[in-house]
Amino acid sequence: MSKNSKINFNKIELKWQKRWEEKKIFEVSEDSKKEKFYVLEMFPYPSGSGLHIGHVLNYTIGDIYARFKRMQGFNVLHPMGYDSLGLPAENSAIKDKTHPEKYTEKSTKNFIKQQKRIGLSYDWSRIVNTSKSEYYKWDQWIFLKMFENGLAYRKKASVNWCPSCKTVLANEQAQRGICERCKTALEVKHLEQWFLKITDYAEELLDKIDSLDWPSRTKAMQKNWIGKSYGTEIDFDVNGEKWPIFTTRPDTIYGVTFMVVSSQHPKLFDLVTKEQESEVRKFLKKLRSVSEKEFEDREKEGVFTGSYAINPITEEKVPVYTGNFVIADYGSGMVMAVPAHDQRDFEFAKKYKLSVKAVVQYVGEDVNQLIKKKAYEGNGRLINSEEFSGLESGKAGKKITEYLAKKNLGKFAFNYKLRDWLISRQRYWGAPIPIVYCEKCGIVPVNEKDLPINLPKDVKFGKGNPLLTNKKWIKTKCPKCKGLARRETDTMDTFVNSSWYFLRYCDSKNDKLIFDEKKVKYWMPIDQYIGGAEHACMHLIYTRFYTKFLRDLGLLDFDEPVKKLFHQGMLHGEDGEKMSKSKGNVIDPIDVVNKYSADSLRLALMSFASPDSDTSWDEKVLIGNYKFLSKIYEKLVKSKISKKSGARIESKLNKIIKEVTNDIENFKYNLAIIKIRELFDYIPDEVSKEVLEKSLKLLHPFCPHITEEVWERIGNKNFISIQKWPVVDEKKINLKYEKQEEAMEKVIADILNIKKIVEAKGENKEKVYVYILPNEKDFYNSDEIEKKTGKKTFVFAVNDLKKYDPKNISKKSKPGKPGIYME
Ligand code: ANZ
Ligand code: ZN
Repeated sequence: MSKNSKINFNKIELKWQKRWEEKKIFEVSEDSKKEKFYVLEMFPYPSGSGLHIGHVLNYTIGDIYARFKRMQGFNVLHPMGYDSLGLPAENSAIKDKTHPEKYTEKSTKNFIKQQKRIGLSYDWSRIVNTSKSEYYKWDQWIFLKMFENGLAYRKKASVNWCPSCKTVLANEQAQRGICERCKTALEVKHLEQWFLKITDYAEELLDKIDSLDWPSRTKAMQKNWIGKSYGTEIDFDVNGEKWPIFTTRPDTIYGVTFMVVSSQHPKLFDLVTKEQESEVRKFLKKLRSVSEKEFEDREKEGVFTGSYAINPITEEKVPVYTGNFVIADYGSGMVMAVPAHDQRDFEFAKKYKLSVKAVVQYVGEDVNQLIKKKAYEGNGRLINSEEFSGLESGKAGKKITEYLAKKNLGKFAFNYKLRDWLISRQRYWGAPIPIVYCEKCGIVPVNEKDLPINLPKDVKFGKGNPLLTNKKWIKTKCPKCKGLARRETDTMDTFVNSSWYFLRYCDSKNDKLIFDEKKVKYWMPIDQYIGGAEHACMHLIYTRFYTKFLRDLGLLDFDEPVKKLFHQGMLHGEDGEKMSKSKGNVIDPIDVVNKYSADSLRLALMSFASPDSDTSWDEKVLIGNYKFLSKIYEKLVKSKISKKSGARIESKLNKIIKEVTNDIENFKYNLAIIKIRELFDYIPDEVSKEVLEKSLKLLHPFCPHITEEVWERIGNKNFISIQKWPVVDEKKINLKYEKQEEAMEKVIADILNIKKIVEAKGENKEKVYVYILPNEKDFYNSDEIEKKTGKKTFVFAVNDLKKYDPKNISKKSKPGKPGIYME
C-alpha cells in the first residue's frame, strides 16, 4: 500500500465480498420470463500451491463478462467447480505423504477462499467437485450407458508400460520413451484396455466445426486432429492373405518397391518367418515407446520380416519390412512404400539399400536426377506405369482406383486420424470403471442401482496400482450369477470428468438423476466459454463427443455444448519470459491483492493488452491503476451532486457508453478501460447523480468492490452489481464536442512543440497568438490553452481586423490547423 493513501481497499473489498455472499445475489434459478446467459470458465485442477496468475486472468475475463451480461438483464449462470481427480493430485499427495483425498480437500478450500478474494461473482451454491462420489457416480453411469450402446469396449492396445512403476502411462507422461516419475526406459506392451468409441462420431464432429463461433485456429486444429483423408484402399496379397492398404497416392502404385508393417501391429508375427524371428525380436526390444507425434522426427528404422507381398496391378513380389514409422491402428497398419515419391520411404530405402523407382515425372527437370537426393513428393505426369503413363497424377489416381475396383482389388476409401479414446488408467485417484469379471459370465457391468462404486480409502501407495492391494475391495459378487467375481481395478482418465461438468452445474445437487432435463434445457448450451488454447483438442473435442452421446440417449435437445469460445493469452513475467520459480519472475496474485487490492489487480490484468494476446506483467501498470482507483475514489466520494449535468459531459458519457458496451461485448477490455479512465478524468467536481451513477456502472465489471462502495456512499441502498447497464442516448452525443476536443488537443500539442524548439535555441517567449478560421470559432478556448501550455494566449479569427499579427502568420491557417505565433 502506498504511504500516503488513507483508503483501506482491503477492508472495503472484504465488506462487499461478505455482503454478496450473505445476500446470495449471484445465485440463480430457471426463470422462463428472463433470457438466460451461461458464462463459463474452464474449471481448475486444485493444486496445493493455490491460484496462479493465469487462473486469475481466466476468471477475471469471465467475471467481467458475467457481470456485464447480468447488468444487461440476462439471467446469468456463472458457476465454478474443481477438477480434483487425477494423476497430479495423486503424485502430489504421495510426495506430501498424505492421502489424495485430504490433499484435494485442503487445496480446494484454499482455492475457493482465494477466488472469493478476487471478487468473482459465482453462484457458489452450484459447486461441482469431481472427486466426490456424488459426481463420479455419474461418470460411471455414462460409462454404463456407453457400454450398453457398444461405445465402451475392451481391446488389446499397445501402451507405454513402465517396468519399474508397473503401470501404463498416458502419452503425455511418457515423453521420449522415459517414465516421467522414475526415469526408467519404457516398454511397449499389448494390454487389454478400455476405450470409448469417439470415432463413431468422427463425421459429425468434423461436420459441425464450421458452424461454431470459435477462434478459427482452434477449429482448424480440431479438423486436423480428426484428420479425414481421402484415398484408395488397395488389396495386396501377403502369404495368401488379403491386406487392404490405404494410400493417398494410388497414382504411385507402379513405384512400390517394398512394404512396411507397423512394428506394433498385433498381427506382425503372422508375417515373420522362422529365419527372421530372432532379428525381429531383437529390433522390437530396441524400440522404445514413443507418442505418435514423435513418429515424424525420429530415424526410420526396420527389419525384414521374411514375407513378400504381391502388387495387385503389376503382380510384382516385394519384400515386407517391419518399421518404426508406421502407425499400427491407422489404415491397416501397413504401407505400400514408394521411396521415389515419399520422403519417409526414401530414407528407409537408402538405409537398407532398397530400390527406388520413379513413376511421376517432375515438370522441368529429370525426376531420376532429382531422386538421387530426396523423394519427389509433388504431382506430375506418370511414367513407367504401363497404360497409365502420360496421365496427370490426380486423374491417374482416379483411373487406377476405378481399374482396381472393377477387378475387385481396391476401392475409394477415407480414413480418420481420430482414434478411439483410451480411458483406462492403472492408477488410484480416478473414477473406478463399473465393471466386474466373473469366471462364469465374463465381463459384467455393475447394476445402475449399485452406483457409485466408491474408491476405497484404505490403499497403499508406492508401486503399481494401489487398488490392486485392496483385496477386500476387489472381491465382489457377480451382478448376473451372484457368484464370486473380481472388480475392474482400472480407473478412468480424468478428461472423462471434464467432458460433461458444465451439464451438472445446471442441476448440481440432483441425487436421483445425472441432471433434470428441463433445467439443462433452460441453461444450455454454454453461451460463452473461456479457457486456454491448449485445450483446443482433447477437452474441447471430448465435450462435443459427450454432448452428442447424451443427445442420442435422448437427454439433450442440442448438438453442440459451446456456442462461443474465447481463449485468453499467456501472461509472462516482467522480463518477458515464461513465469517460473527458477527465474524468480512469478507473480503471486494474492500478494498483489494484499498489497494493492483485488480491483487494482483486475484492472491491471485487463490493461496490459487485449485479453486474447500474449503479454507481460508490468508493475508500473499495476501501480498506475492503483493510483487511478485511489484518485477517483477520493474525487467521487467528495463530489457535489448537482441537479443537471452539462451537455458536454452528457455527450462524452453517452459516446463512451456506446463504445464501452461494444468493447466489452467483443472482449476488447483494454480499449474499454482507456475510455472509462478518460471519462472519469473528465467528470467535473460538481456532477449530476445520473452521470455519476452511469459512469460507475461502466467501471463496475472491472472493479466491482470500489464501485459498490461509492454507489452506497452516494446514497444507494441496493447493490450496483444487480443494477441495469446504462443504455446509450444517441441524441445526447454531440460530435461537435468531440471535434472541439480533438482540435484543442492538436493545437496544444503544436504549441508545446514550438515551445520546445524555441527553448532549445535558448530563447524564451511569453505569449502565444492563435489564428483560426472563422467557422472554427467555437473550437478553441484561450483559457484552456493557457492552462495546459502555461503561456498567455490570444485567439483571433483570421478575418479579425483588429488582430495582432506582425508576421502575417494568419495567412497560413488551414482548417483544423490554426497558425501559431509566439513572442
Ligand atoms: C503410398 C504413398 C506414396 C503414400 C507416396 C504417400 C506418398 P494421410 O492419410 O494423409 O496421413 N500411410 C498409410 N497408412 C499408414 C500408417 N498406418 N502409418 C503411417 N503411414 C501410413 O497419408 C496417408 C499416407 O500415409 C498413405 O499414402 C501411406 O503412404 C501412409 F508417394 O501410400 B502413402
Ligand atoms: Zn457371473
